[in-house]
Amino acid sequence: MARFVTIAAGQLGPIARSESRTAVVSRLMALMRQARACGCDLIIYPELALTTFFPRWYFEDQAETDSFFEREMPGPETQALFDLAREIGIGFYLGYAELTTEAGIARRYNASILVDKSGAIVGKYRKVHLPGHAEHEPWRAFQHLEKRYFEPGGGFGVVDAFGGKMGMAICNDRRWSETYRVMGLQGVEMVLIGYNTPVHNPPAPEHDDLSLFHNHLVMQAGAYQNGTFVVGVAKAGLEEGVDQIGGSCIIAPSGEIIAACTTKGDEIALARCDLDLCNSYKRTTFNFDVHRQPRAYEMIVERKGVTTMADGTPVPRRG
Ligand code: CDT
Repeated sequence: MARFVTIAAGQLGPIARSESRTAVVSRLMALMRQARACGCDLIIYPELALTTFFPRWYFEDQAETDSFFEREMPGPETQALFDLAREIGIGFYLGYAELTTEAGIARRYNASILVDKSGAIVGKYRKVHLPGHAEHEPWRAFQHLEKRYFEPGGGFGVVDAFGGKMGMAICNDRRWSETYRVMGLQGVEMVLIGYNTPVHNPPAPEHDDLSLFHNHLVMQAGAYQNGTFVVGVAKAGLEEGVDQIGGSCIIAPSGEIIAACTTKGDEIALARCDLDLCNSYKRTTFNFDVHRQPRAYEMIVERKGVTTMADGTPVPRRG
């Protein structure tokens, strides 16, 4: 018995700082209509998909920073996306900057939501792995201040939706094997990931030529090692002078890329995914219950990192 879910990777090209949310939402709606016309059940959008990637700038004015955040979801500009989803019968996964108040204190997260075909939010996630730095570093060609503007979320949940077990992650999370394994242990069948990845990482320019390779490497490994589909969706192209990778793709539990975008603009890539293809991997090579040895992995939760290099010197911080 096959369990099909037809999905679209809804890649976005650059969003200018001056572009209004209303203009961005109409781009998202255009992709949504295309996806539905192709028979899709679900469209996956990038990380922070409603504005330009603002952590590339250092802001001292909190009000300026907060102008990139959403105080409600849906809000006045995003309601139209929810309405269209319900009208045409398609779900979506959307990344955005979340500003909320907990016990009277403002909290800011790099968040995403999973919305079903009735327009109801069925899953919510807050990015765990926040890359970059917290203080202004003028030597960089551009900043990556996620550690300044967001606080980390608390974990990786898996929700029952679209006939399967859907997992949520955001951008840098995809580089960490723990992300996939924590969801793999919850039986995840499709991991949804939006990203904004500059080709150039100022502390490690030696990686620039490998940025697309690393993008696929980590997601293909995560898919295979956990017997799950993985969908990675970029905000791509030259955005405010920073070149961001494309490479949006849909990966099967075999680790194979089964659909991919070919531009760095607004584009959908489609796949009809049989969630039961996960079973072959989950029941054999990666049957966790039979083969895992958790006692040998205790260090993973006990220790955060390596403190010294092989020569005994402290690990320098470049991140
Ligand atoms: N948005 C995001 O998480 N981007 C990071 C860039 C890493 S370099 C600081 C990524 O992992 O793609």
